[in-house]
Amino acid sequence: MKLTLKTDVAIIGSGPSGLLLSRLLKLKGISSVIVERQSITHVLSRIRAGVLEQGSVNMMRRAEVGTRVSSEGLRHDGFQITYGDRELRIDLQKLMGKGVTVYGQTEVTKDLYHAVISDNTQIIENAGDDTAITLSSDHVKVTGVSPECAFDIEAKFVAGCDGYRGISRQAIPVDIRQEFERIYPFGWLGVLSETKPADHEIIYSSHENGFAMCSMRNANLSRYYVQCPTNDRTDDWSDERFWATLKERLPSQIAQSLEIGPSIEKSIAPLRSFVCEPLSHQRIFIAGDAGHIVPPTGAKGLNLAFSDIFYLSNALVQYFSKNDESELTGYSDRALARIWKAERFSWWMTSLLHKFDEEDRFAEKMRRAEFQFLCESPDFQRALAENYVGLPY
Ligand code: RFL
Ligand code: PHB
Repeated sequence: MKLTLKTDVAIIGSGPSGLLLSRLLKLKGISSVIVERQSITHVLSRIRAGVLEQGSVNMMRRAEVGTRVSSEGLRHDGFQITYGDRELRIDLQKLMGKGVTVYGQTEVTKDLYHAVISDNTQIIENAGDDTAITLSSDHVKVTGVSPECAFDIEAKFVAGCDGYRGISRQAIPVDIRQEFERIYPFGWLGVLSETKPADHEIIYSSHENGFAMCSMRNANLSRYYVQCPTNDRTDDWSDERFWATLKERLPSQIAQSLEIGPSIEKSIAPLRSFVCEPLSHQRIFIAGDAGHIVPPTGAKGLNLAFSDIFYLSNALVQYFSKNDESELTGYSDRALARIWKAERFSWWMTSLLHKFDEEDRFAEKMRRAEFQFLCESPDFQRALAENYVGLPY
């Protein structure tokens, strides 16, 4: 069977970027079809980000999916950075007059997915690897096969929201596409456990043996991360080894009262910084992880995806309502200006808190001095807080 569809915008990828874009367009009367490589069940079960900037919460409200994040999201006025046994609280509320919301990406995706389904927007799931994008001067085609059918979508534009390993970025010709990348020599082992969180706020811990982090999803669900070698596999990390490593890297007073229990999910993610320039070409526009990656230390990935979608949805609305292409033309530059600042912040947080292999003794001294300076300088703390709560858009 062949499914032939005509729509305003073809969206590749049903992660948070693709779903948010589809929803915002629909609320302005602009149609979309979403193509997703995985099953929706798989997409809805992925455990990733936890921290939302106020701007991202506002975007969910704009998409009319803000009810649950407002009632169930945990509002955090600050977070802790620790270095050995020393603790520093970054008081976001005092420094910036606003905080962040802890609300899992799994929940964000669920809220958006239900809204997109209620919009009757078509999602073609389990699309095969040979999905192809063809750009022409006045339209685009997205073709491929899913287990149910072959599909042929004709649209005015295509939005590449298919994450770092997607196909969309490749539609920008190599001679005009530049990619900037830094791969860090370590990963994060993430563990979810049905235990009481270590603290009521997030704790980022730097230790001479490596980084560790304590986060949460609710009062009885904790999310932890420890820095680990890139090539490690989850099988290398028994629960016992994980808890011992976490405890060793936390300040002793936090480690002593840590509630431990079986892990209910364990995964390893490599850490990478990556930016593609430009983010658009002819009728394709790239957003979210498809165009850039940050190491998760600054909690910026999902938030950046949402600011991209802010710029892109506004630009598409401008085009479809006023036939004005100027915002679409400016999309890449506007999004990249904010992306590079978040790249800088995420790179800096990663450098401040992790131990790098084969680093010299000077590097450890620099991290210690930087932490010391952070403890003593309200101005430095404010700069950190300003980035953490999210730069304006
Ligand atoms: P996603 O979520 O990767 O979704 C892309 C979707 O596209 C699909 N896809 C394709 N579909 C069709 N055809 C193809 N050829 C396709 N190829 C791929 C994929 O199956 C998928 O469904 O990208 P999106 O929507 O741009 O969202 C980005 C966020 O997921 C990401 O930035 C965050 O998870 C990053 N992140 C964090 N961000 C934050 O803002 N705050 C945090 O606290 C935070 N913590 C994290 C994180 C990421 C982490 N990992 C696992 C890297 C913590 C971790 C551990
Ligand atoms: C999380 O809760 O998963 C989380 C929180 C803050 C980060 C990264 C991940 O910087």
